[in-house]
Amino acid sequence: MSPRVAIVMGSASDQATMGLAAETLGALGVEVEIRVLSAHRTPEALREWVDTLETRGVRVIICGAGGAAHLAGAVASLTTLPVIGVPLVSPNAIAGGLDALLSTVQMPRGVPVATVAVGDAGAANAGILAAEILATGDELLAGRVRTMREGMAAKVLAG
Ligand code: RP5
Repeated sequence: MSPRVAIVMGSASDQATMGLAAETLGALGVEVEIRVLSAHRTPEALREWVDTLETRGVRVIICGAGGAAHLAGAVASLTTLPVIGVPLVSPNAIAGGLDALLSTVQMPRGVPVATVAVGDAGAANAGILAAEILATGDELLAGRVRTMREGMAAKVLAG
């Protein structure tokens, strides 16, 4: 099977957090492709990679970056596939990642990025959201997403 979700991050230093998106999708049985590419440091390679995604069967793109986090917006500017942005806490983050949150979420009208929470929770939720998008056309996957949600509820109720 070819990957249906592509995960891209701005630096190898983002890997620990963005790995949670990949793990979450793996637990739901969704194949992913993972790349490190930067909107600022490797803009041409980023464009070339994005140009290949739709024809290779990718349906959702997850982008994680910190600081002046333009990666998700840059990717969204190059494709009409749904883009999920994960703001990350970079070593020089302002206000715990508020810099990355605003850089990711404040897209101009017409070019959306579905922005999730900063850091680990956001990365995991990006994986779940990508699966939910795919599940609108995949009943088996929809069942696995429901089971994951029920598992969470059971844990809370078990105290
Ligand atoms: C961003 O700058 C990356 O996404 C990362 O979160 C942050 C720091 O990158 P490095 O300097 O560690 O490569 O572009």
